Amino acid sequence: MKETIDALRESFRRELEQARDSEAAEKLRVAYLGKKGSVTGLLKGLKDVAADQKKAMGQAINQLKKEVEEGIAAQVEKIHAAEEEALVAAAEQYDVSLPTGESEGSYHPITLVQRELEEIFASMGFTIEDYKEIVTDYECFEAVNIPKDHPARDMQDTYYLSNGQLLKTHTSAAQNAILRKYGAPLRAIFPGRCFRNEATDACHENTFFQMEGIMVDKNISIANLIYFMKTMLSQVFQRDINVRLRPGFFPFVEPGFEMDISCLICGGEGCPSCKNSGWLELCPCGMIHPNVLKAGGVDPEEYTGFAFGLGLTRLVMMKYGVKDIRDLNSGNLKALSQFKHE
Ligand code: FA5
Repeated sequence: MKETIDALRESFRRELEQARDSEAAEKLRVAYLGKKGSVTGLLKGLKDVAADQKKAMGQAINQLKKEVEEGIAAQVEKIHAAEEEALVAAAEQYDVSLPTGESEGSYHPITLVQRELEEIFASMGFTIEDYKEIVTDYECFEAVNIPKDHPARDMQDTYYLSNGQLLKTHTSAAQNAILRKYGAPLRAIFPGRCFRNEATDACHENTFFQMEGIMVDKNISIANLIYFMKTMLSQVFQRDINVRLRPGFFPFVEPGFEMDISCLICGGEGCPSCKNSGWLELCPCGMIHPNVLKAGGVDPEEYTGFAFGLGLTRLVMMKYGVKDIRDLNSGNLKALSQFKHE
């Protein structure tokens, strides 16, 4: 058995060096430590070892197990650091001062990412809805559980028309109409331009894009919400992204969360794009409040659902390394023609 342990140690070291991405590291973990893994097999075989050798063999196998666990953990850390570096390096390639050199037009980066997201969600059974930019007070606020005089309105001041209608402050303004249009069960995303009367800085614009998503069915839970958020991010960035979920208050969800991603402009160290926090608020979400379901004609006793409001413009900043959100509305071709045609 000693020879088997030594041989396994040797083969593990060789294979560990070859494991260059998270998927390969996970395969290696399963091959050695999984239910049918080689180290697990050795531990199971201990029962057949002669009594006087059991203790020594047990120690040797446990030592090997420890080496495998530590080796994989160190390799995964190296892989993540390299992936992070590659993303930050890719983001640094964007340079607003480069000459355009382009004679033909190109899609706006927000259009490129919006289309990519639409494809990802369509492949998961979501329909894609278009909605108005000018909405009523009821659609924007009351239907999503923000009655008149609710303090949450202070966070979303906007531009009002003389007829009392307003420029929508968030894509949640379409929730009521879409719930009414389809009823339950339902899976839909609705990207759209939003407007807020607020001072601009590197990560705030008065005009920006969000993409809302809702899923309503029997027994929908936070687990479903997290699954869809993770799938979306890993497909957009083509790798696992550091995210954190923290409690967040929005009157139209209960419970509500803020989902932040590690800032890809500075690699999490802090910069103006992430207000020096290393994290960027990207996608608030939560379980749809029963009042919102009721207002949309859906019985909250029978159905539950989740909703998220992705900051599409912020996602574009992270994906392409745009340090200042104002570049995206600038109409500056030097900035906007640097993105791939699709
Ligand atoms: C909302 O607008 C909620 N309607 C989102 C929501 C939907 C929550 C469904 C729960 C369920 P918030 O005001 O935090 O939340 O905006 C959502 C995202 O839009 C932010 O995380 C951010 O990425 C983006 N965003 C908000 N304000 C601006 C702005 N001024 N400039 C650029 N992006 C912004």
